[in-house]
Amino acid sequence: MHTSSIWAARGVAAALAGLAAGHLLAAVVKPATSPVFIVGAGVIDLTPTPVKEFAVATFGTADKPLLLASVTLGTLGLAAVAGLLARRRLALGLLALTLLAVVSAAATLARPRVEMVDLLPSLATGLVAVATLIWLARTTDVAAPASEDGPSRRGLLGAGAVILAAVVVGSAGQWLATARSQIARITLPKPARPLPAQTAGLENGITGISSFVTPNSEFYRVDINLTVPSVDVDSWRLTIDGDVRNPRVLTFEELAGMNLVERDITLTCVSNEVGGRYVGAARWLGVPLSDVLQPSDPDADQILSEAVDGFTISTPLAVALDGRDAMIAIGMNGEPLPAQHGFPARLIVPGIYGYVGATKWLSKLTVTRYDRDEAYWTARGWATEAPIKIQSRIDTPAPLARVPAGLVPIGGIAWAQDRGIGEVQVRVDGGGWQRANLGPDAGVDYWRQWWWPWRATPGRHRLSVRALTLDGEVQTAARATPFPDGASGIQEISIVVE
Ligand SMILES: Nc1nc2c(c(=O)[nH]1)N[C@H]1C(S)=C(S)[C@@H](COP(=O)(O)O)O[C@H]1N2
Ligand SMILES: [Mo]
Repeated sequence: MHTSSIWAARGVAAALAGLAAGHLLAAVVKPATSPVFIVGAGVIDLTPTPVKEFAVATFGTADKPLLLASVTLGTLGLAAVAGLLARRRLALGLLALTLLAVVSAAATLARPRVEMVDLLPSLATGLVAVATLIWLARTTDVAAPASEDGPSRRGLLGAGAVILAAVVVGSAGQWLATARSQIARITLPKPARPLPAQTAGLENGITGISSFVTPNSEFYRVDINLTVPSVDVDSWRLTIDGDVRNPRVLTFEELAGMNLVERDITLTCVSNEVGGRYVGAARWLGVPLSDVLQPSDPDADQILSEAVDGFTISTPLAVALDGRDAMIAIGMNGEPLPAQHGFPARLIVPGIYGYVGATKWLSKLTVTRYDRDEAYWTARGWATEAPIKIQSRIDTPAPLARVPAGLVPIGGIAWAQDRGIGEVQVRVDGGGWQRANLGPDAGVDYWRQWWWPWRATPGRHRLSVRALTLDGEVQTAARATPFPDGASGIQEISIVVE
């Protein structure tokens, strides 16, 4: 084994040992401050919006794991360089490792709402990495000629043992962060007037169609965070202030003790492309927004919500309080909100895109005016009013699928929250629009499954779908990009019948 590879391995081992120590310490103090996540979060913040959109569109929900993997690989690459520097002069290698920890500390300071303890994991990472490299250099290098087999194998063994230990310690940190979660211990109160039990829909007969209710584990996730914020429910508070008649601060227990309602509502992200996956339907349990928030100023036009992750959302006040089922939700499909979807409480406003009404990890609601305050995405040029556009999607057959000739069910979902789906139509090879059959109806704020029996003949075919609202508006064919107020257009897929 070549001496320089041993030194590179030492650098990597030292960095891994440091990262593992930082990760474990963060698990105890605050998981999101682990250097692994902190640097990735910094990269997200520095990425220009068009690049972010490209990443989301290209990699979907894999964008976050991919980013984490590349940041980690990049760091380990630099650590290998630090190892090589240490071969020339130990101090140089130590300096390089220290610089890596400094980058992590700087990224921590750039986060919203930092506290001094947030720096501890980066500090621990730096100290442990430096100490490990010194130790590896001393114990395995006792003045032996590099050409001999013995010491070089020992050098590699030392690095290998450290890497192994680092993986164990890092995994322990990951395990601890998960185990500390309180969500499993929450029991939700029942609503005063429960809805009929949730049913299955067309998914029982038509394979490949989205299930009528999206299971929590499969619900799309969109937010600015690399790690899911973990909120301590006992110290969590919801502040309601600004131009309201009754400013107050609620604990989770107080909120859960209020009048609870259940509502079936479909959420959609403004970044959803035509035919995209950023849409999900669930039963939400929560407190009607109008029960906790009564504006006192007739000029107020905005509800500014703040979240534990430093994120802010602007919701048009008139829309939120126009009688639709806007709520502060604490339950999703019969369970407490999963951490990814906003535990312990989130805002849900049916009919408008998530970035203007679906604040997760909610901490504060302020009634104010748009000319006084601006929220995260609004400040980045996205629309202020953002009603969800009429959309429909083909789930089956999949694009470019090969299907046998004969009876082929075409199926999918359609949504037009707050207005309701009245009809769905399917078209084959640009021919006439055919009326599809609709699945169960859970109200205007919920999606509708649909299907159409197609007598498929051999050859290549194009399939499209469009929806009509209950009040007769036809989904437009005019194409629009997600920016600035949501995508429009009609999905068309190609398939081959054999
Ligand atoms: N605190 C917080 N809330 C947030 C976001 C966020 O980044 N942080 N993203 C919003 C966006 S853009 C969408 S589409 C919805 C997605 O909710 P979901 O992840 O539960 O599907 O959450 C919204 N609420
Ligand atoms: Mo979104």
